Amino acid sequence: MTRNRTFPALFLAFLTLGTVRVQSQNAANYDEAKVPRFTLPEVLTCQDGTMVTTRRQWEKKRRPEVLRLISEQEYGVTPDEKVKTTYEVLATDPQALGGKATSQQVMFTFSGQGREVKALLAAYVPNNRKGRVPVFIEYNFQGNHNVLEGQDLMRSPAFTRPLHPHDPLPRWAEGGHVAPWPLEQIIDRGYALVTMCFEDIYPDYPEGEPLGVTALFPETGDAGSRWQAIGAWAWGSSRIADWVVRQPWANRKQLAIAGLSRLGKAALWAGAQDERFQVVISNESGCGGAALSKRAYGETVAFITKTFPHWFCRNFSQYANNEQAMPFDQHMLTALVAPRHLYVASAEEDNWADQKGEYLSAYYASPVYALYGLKGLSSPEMPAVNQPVMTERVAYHIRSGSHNQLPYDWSCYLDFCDKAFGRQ
Ligand code: GTR
Repeated sequence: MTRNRTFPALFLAFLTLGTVRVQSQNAANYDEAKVPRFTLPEVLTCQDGTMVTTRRQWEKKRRPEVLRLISEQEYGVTPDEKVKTTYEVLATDPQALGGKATSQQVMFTFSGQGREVKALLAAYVPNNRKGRVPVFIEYNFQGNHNVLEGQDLMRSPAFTRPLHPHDPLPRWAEGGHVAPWPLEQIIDRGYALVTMCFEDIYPDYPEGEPLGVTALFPETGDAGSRWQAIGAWAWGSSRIADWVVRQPWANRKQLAIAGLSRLGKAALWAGAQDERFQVVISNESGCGGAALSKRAYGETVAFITKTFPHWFCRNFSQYANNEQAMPFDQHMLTALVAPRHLYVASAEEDNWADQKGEYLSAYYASPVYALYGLKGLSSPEMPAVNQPVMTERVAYHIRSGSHNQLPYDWSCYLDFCDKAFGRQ
């Protein structure tokens, strides 16, 4: 009821916010000729100038150095402490999807510092399986019940919260922002699908912190490198993986993590930190995700840190309009996935995410793959639209159309996972 009364004012605020965002998008640079000259930090050159030439040096010295740099300067430091986690199976349906799958809904309760955070997981496992199956893990924007159309699922706990003060129409009310997922296709291809609403883990607005999982940890360390939403979402993905690897149906060596847009940023950061994710997929993750920040094309560090002050750690804001001072760029994030499998995808109309910057960060991870005798992307030129390139470990495509995750994207990801998991 309160919702109805406040709706007109909120709707106006939404329109205003939307206008600001569209204006900023219009003012962004989309001209290749205006991309600043930039030099990317060498992924294989250590801070003390040593050149990495062996896997051992990468794993023991440079990789931890890059991980620390990106933690402290971009997403914030993930605490080492553990929080108490319990799981409650709320529902099981052995005949989901017309008998093709078994579904489970499991409530995770995380507790610490006298608080609790609840998050609802939905899992679909193919019934027609021999042995353990590969698992596709992805957060959803709009709640489990919205993204998996036609399934009778409970509402994610985020839905019990009041509307966002800064984004008055919650993402799940935006309608059509994100395409429903091709659940049946995923199950038919022999994969389990596990999902959770990202806002269960950390509400997506600046004042959301007390309701998210970061509030379960003691506040330690430097305030500038304190983790916020993207760090929390990445952490949550690892907690989902903790549950998945204990399931009798899951092949723990075949976990893929994917994410769209802000959740693509979180998927990359999760994949960088947690080596259980064997395939890491960035679907149009853009600025602060796969796209190189130093190109300052489309969305920039200045825009993203101002509009979404709760996503990154505060230190990241020092690079607003100052990208050339960054001692890292996003190719060092993608390189942290090596030698595991990396898929970066863009959409043709999604200039805001800087498709070329997304491609190049995957390309510039190649020296690390080469240390392992593996081929990354071999050309600095992007492939044509709807022509995926898949090397043994790195894949990229640019799909026709706009910002979204469509059945085309899903089928490319599943093809790549099939290759990665030796299912072809
Ligand atoms: C945009 C934001 C992008 C991207 C996107 C999304 O408003 O500028 O960085 O993350 O939202 O998550 O849908």
